[in-house]
Amino acid sequence: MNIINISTTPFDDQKPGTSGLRKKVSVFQQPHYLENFVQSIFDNAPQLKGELMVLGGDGRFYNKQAVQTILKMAAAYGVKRVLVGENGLLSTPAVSCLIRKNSAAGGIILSASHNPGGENGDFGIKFNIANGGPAPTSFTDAVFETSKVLTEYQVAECDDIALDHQHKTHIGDMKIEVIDPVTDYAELMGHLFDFDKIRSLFSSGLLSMCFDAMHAVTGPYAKAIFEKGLSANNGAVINGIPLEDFGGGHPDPNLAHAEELVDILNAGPSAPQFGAASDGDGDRNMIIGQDFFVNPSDSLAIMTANAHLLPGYSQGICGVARSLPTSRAVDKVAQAIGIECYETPTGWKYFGNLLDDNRITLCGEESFGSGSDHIREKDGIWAVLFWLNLIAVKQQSVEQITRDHWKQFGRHYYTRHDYEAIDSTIADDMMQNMRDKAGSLSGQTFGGYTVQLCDDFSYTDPVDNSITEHQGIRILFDDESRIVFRLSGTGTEGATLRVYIERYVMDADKHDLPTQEALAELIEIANQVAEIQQRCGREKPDVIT
Ligand code: G16
Repeated sequence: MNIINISTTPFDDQKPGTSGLRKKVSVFQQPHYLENFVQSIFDNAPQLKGELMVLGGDGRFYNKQAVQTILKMAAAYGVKRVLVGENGLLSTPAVSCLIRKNSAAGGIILSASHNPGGENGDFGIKFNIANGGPAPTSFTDAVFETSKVLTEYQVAECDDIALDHQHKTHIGDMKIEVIDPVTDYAELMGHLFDFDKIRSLFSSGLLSMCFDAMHAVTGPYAKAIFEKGLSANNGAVINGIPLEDFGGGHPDPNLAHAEELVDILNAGPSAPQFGAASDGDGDRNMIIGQDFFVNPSDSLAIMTANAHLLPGYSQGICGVARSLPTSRAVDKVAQAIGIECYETPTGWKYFGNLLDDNRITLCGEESFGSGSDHIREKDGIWAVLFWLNLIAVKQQSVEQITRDHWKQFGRHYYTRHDYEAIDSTIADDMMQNMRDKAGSLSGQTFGGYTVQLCDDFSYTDPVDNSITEHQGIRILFDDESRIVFRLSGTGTEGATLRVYIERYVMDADKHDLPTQEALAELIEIANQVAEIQQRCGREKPDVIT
């Protein structure tokens, strides 16, 4: 095998965000851009030398080219063996599953998650470590430092590898197996859930479902698991063929972007009883019932309260974790059942240590992510199976399960307002302004709400004691309401301000208000404290979830 040294000049913008490096496709298409970043990963991951690596992506535009490049660079670096998904496809949870099952030293995932794809869309790349989870910040910081000084990279000189069928091949000494992306992952799901019980609910005709794969990576998984494995109704999977541009859609499973699914579920009594969607790389989920939306924070709380009813979790759960901006619905459950509830910064990577140290079994985020200790990524199909299994056990609808939960634990009205593509300097100034006045807000009253505490969230990892600061401004009010402000770490244009607003209501007679109405006063307070209109000139958010 001939290895070529290629001279390059460093880029100064390769700092990974909340989840890997995400940029416009055109940025990645610049000469040496992808290669520089991949070499920076390898230079910081000597554990890959002589070991197994997993490689795949969500199938978006540039996925296939990037797989070829990475295979050639992995061979040059001295990786011993690579498992790569057929057609370059692997969902993020499947990569995590494969790393753990095969004791791989790490994996590379090609995805910009829920961001739009296609030639004019986004591309992304992230590295997962041997526990199957996203690399910690210490690693991504080191990669960034390397990328700023990199002057050459190495590539093996060879033809492209055929990815369109399963087979074994090699580049020099490096073995390559092109594998079915679904098999191992589907097998793991079979161990966690009662497939027989779910299957009999489908065959009795009492349940029908619609899963929107949004033309992203979960199509093949959903077909194999829901249609074939569980014999779900015809048409159970829509938009099931992965496309490089996601069919022109935005593969973000929420009420705004999964419109087709929402219309199907809202079509009256003949509609399927259960609806779900996943994102570009298959780690997010949205759960809905007939004309009924389950907020992701509520979903985590409901899972926590009911996990012991499902085979994979029948021993009970040891603890839970949620990210800072996720509503505190799960805290109420944890308190009631006597388990620890951890509050982490945004980013799945912060759950890794807690899972590895057996401090938590379940974790989740407001951003449509939930997961468990079965892998080290959030997992869309897993969440759907969790809900299907729960419905099969309880013989209740999505709405009934959720309303019963609120009755028992109270309801956390919750919304997120996103202001996208703000000028970065303005956004930074706005956050700094809130940081500056945080200390003086305590005790102040806004309408009917009195501030109990306001700070800039800092997290000390209880396992390795690492400290992560400046993770968001949180305002806690004395009636358990809360507002959190932070800047997104996944956008590719300017800055995105996220404002998270929640209000706790125990009284079941008050659980039926429209969410925005229930939160109207707090929304006003958030605008006032952050001075959003004055500073950004925005009258209203771009996206409300
Ligand atoms: C990633 C992270 C999540 C995070 C989400 C949104 O998800 O893994 O932990 O909640 O981004 O992050 P931000 O608010 O910074 O945009 P994904 O599905 O995009 O990989």
